[in-house]
Amino acid sequence: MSKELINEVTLKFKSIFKSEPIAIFSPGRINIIGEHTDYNGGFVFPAAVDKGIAAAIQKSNSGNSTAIALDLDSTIEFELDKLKPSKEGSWENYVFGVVAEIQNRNKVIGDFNIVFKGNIPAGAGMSSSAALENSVVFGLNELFDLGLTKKEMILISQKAEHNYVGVKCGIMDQYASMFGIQNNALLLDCRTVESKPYEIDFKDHQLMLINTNVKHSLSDSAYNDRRSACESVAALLKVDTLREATEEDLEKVMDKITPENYQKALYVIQEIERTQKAARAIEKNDLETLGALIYASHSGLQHQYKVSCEELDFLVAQAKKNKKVLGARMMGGGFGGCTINLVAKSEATNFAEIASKAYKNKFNKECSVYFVTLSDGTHIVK
Ligand code: GAF
Repeated sequence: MSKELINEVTLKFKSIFKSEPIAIFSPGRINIIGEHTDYNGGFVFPAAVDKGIAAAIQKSNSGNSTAIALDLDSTIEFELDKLKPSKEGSWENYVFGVVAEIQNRNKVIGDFNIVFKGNIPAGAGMSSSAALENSVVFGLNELFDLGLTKKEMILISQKAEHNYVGVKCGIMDQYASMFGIQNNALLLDCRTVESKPYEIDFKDHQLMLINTNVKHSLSDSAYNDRRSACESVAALLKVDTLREATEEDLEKVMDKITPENYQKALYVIQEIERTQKAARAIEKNDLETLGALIYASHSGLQHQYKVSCEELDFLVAQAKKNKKVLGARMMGGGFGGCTINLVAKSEATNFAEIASKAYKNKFNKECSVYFVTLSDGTHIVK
């Protein structure tokens, strides 16, 4: 968590609204393995990180509500009983969506003011959106004594994303951001929405992120398309989600689906299996196996699920050339954002330099390297 960020939003809040706010930090997340499995009822393996959104929030008695995004230098004023989604891509949809979903649950909130700032690079695939949604729902729950549980709060955040932002996301990002535990990753079963924490200490290895600094357009519609493809195969198999299906089940309906959808469903079934294997590998500190599973995950995302892009594939290919990088893959929804790398601590800086140089030569643009600390979920900062 960044103290400076918290101080900045708190000071700004006080200077504009002349009252003492509640300060909240809501983290972004990484995901070790288990991509596009959450909305298929499968397993994911995320962790909250020390980068995220800081928010200062307090009740308003001015007759309306105000939200200020300091990063974007943008202010919106709104009335709680007149909410509707703004145009696609607007940041205020994350706020409006959460407010509307709270109201849909017949919970009463009053006017409020909120000031945010984040340190997750936009489009990095580290869930700045879930962090933002969670900060709003967490703050409103606290301010207006709504009595929501953390699980109810993340479902509100997820629905906001579905209905106001237009992305039919799973539950991974909101869950990791809300329930994160310092130094732990969470093996989350998205069918039961229950997780098991795994303390992450890879001894002489570490996780490192490399951001391609690209976000290709159409990623939201491609995301929703993947989800409906999976749902249509599940419906054909007469199961609720692909979690309930095996490779053998899928083979039986092979001639009833397109080869593309067959590959997508196959990827999901295999990735759910890989994620469980990864948890067993972490239990045994078997990093070679973990790394191989991470590479296999990328290959599936690239060739079967088709959510990668040239820049991500290039960075993973760079990693494969280096024996001390045990695994690398694209992370998050895809079409840009970061790769996550499992690399020997002694090699991390060297690999980062080589990969960055090669990336610059190939694409004539910079990538960025991040080292993250696994951190606690959304919380009030006193
Ligand atoms: C995005 C979504 F928001 C998540 O729910 C998840 O599906 C992820 O993409 C892919 O694993 O971050």
